[in-house]
Amino acid sequence: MSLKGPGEAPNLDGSGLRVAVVHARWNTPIISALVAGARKALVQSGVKRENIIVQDVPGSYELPYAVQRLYAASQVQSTVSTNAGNPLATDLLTSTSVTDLHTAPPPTPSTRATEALTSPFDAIIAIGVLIKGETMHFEYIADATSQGLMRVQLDCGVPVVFGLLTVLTEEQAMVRAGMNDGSHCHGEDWGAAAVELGLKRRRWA
Ligand code: DLZ
Repeated sequence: MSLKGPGEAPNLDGSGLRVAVVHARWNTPIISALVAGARKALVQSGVKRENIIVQDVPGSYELPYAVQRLYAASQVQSTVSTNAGNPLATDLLTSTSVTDLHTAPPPTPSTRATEALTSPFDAIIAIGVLIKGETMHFEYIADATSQGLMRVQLDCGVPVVFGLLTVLTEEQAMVRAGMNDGSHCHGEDWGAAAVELGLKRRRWA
């Protein structure tokens, strides 16, 4: 067994979970690989495709706000007995990410009506790639985003999986996104963490 990583992954059933993936668009090719890895792990754990909502924002700095609003909107949605006439709630049933459009078409209206959950998200995965430049921008964004994501998960009581890569080079990010031969995609770990924490959150409620 390798020293690094989350250890042996428990075999968990995520079929009753609803998970959001929020990602930045900066460094899009690397982001796409990470989002695909997260989605793959979610589906492998049984999370239904129609219960995986993917939304994008411009950069990592926007992630905490997006996670907070998305979670709040999913709470609104769950308390509205019918989603008709509630644009915010209805919008949450579909993904709006550019990455998502490439990897998986949104569910058809009939699938949505029959299978998609409308409960608050059980976990949210926040994904961004920060690559250090020549100025202090990297440090400020990395610090603000990390602190913001921690604050949102504690304030909202929803697990926020930390999918923020903070690296020195593009190469380092590609390795962590599983884009180089033999490298492991960290997005898969984030998907598995979302399922584990989503289930634990229900037990710990
Ligand atoms: C401005 C900026 C810079 C320099 N670098 C990155 C980056 O490597 N990764 C990333 O996700 N976002 C970056 N951004 C954009 C900020 O996160 C943010 O979108 C803008 O400052 C607007 O608030």
